[in-house]
Amino acid sequence: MKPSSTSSPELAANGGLPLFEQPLHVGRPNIGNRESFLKYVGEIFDRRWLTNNGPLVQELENRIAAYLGVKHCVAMCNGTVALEIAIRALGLQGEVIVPSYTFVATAHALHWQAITPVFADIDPVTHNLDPEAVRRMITPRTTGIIGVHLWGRAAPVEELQAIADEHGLKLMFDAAHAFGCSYKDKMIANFGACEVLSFHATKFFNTFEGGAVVTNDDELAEAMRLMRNFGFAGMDNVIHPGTNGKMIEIAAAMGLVNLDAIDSVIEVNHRNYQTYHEGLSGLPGIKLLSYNESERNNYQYVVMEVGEDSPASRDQIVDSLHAKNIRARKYFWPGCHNMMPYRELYPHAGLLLPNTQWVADRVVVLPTGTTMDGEMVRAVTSLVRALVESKK
Ligand code: T4K
Repeated sequence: MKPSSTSSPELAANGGLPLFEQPLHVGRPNIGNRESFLKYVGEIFDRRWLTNNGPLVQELENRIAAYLGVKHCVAMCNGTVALEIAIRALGLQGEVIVPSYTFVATAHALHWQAITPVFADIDPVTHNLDPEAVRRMITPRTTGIIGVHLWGRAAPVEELQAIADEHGLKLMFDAAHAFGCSYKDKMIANFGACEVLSFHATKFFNTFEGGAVVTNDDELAEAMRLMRNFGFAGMDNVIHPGTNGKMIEIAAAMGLVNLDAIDSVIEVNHRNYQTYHEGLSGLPGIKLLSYNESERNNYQYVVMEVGEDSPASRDQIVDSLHAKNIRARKYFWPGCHNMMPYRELYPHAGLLLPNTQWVADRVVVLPTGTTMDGEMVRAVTSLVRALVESKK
């Protein structure tokens, strides 16, 4: 989809016709080769094996484990259930320290299991957990820490591991954003006791809905394999508490074709990111979050910070983009601690989260992915530029 012919940035910034006929979304799915996918679907129907650890799920698990250089990939029906199963398999209870600046699933996965999410503040530069803030939140009830690799950029893994070791806590990571990303040349998947991936439709790599826990711990992997299938260890033999966290075959088929396309998706995302960077550079108060180019990145999140020195506020920019059919997102505003039930359970949590509040009030996530080309990205940046300059 191209910008409409009435797309002069000036016209758009001053309330002209919508720039795009169809909305531009953050998280438009990337879809691999359709013929290959349909071939897999035919095979699934012929086999009449639709779920329960089918051959495509096993193939996907093996390929993901090899891609990430990790021993085990346990595929699940979505990232949230994968988080819940990992949390339970690690035996977390009482209080677990998490960032508030994350998608609400990170906190919900704990609350759902009667565990208290204790929100620690973030580093305003990296948007990831601040290790010193984590230390401050440890109490005798703390059993673990869940770091989030926000936007695909690694959380402070060494510092968090040191804190966990010092206090006898379990450490795991929500790596929902970080599939295909590395830290110090090691793929994310290999840090903490385990890491959780999301393959939701809106993610860089999707299986429609889906997720996985990746780990190098044999026992943990074995427990999670049991837990995702009601605890069955063979017919009629339940040996473990469990739930239904299984990935279905058709989701794995989508994963296999999308895995084949992964390099081309990264290439498009990288190009779009660079085009955004060029288009927004030099604007007062506008900063695009950077990626360490010496690491592997998926560039799935184009994160723009709108500072106090910007003539246009964050909300003015978002409203103006929405008016032009560009559905930019204020992720992860207003922070989990301001969402229910946490807002009522912990009404004073925000007092200890000044950086979370500061960042959540300034971020706009812009659309990218394989449905966006350079022309579309330039249209978005022209609109932002025109708006900011019109307010000077
Ligand atoms: N941890 C973290 C850090 C996460 O970010 C997430 C998920 C999780 C855990 C949990 O993993 P999952 O259980 O989801 O596997 C979206 C996604 O639904 C959510 O998966 C994702 N994080 C989060 C960052 O974004 P919403 O409610 O903000 O947006 P949603 O799903 O309405 O989609 C955004 C836009 O994408 C839509 O307006 C339209 C477009 N879209 C969406 C879908 C589903 C499409 O064009 N096609 C589609 O099929 O949560």
